[in-house]
Amino acid sequence: MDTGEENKDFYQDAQVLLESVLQELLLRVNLLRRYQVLYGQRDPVEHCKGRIKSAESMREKLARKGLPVTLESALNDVYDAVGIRIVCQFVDDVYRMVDILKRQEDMVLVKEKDFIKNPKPNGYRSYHMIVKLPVHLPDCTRELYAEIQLRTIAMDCWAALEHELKYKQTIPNQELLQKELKRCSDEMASTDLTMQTIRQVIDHHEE
Ligand code: 0O2
Repeated sequence: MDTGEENKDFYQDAQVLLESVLQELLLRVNLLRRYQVLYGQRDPVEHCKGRIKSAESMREKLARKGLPVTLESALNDVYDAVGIRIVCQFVDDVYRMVDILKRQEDMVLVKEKDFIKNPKPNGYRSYHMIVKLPVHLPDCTRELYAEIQLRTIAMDCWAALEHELKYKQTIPNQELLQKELKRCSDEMASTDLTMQTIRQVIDHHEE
């Protein structure tokens, strides 16, 4: 079965709700970016993309967490059936976008994790928000969860490479590789801060 068919099979009628939440989130971010530029500010976002978690990945996650592998559990017990990733230029842009998103009245913040201030032991850095969004249907309103990941270009680069390398666990000396990956993450975090300082110096000079 191709992925599209498999997803429809697993998510059933909820697929259309998930697609609507995904489009809604992407539209909101797009509007926030355009509005800031319209009023003379820098666009804080480098790019933004989203996805509906594949049925295969959702089944794997539910099983890994010891949850029932059902649609109900996929919609209510894990929160990232819908996910968007906002990649920003600088660290302060990430926090600016977090603040702006928190002001969206009809989007309830359920949970947030700041893996930038508190990186994971392997070096993973990102800001995660779990939100709940309404979907207005002809006869009722449903609420669906979504995950918003925010990070800088450097954090995104590290996460993409680490994700790729995670699957290459047959290579010996895993401990050394993990240590090196953590060192790369720390170096990239330090570069992120230097780049931000350079931008601030330029901004200050231009004022
Ligand atoms: P995919 O395929 O990317 O969607 P919980 O612990 O229950 O509160 P959860 O969702 O189990 O929450 O874990 P967490 O730590 O909030 O991470 C959620 C997502 O963040 C992951 O989704 C990854 O996308 C990303 N992520 C977290 N840790 C790492 C990491 O160490 N490396 C990389 N590259 N990404 C990470 P999924 O579902 O695991 O995968």
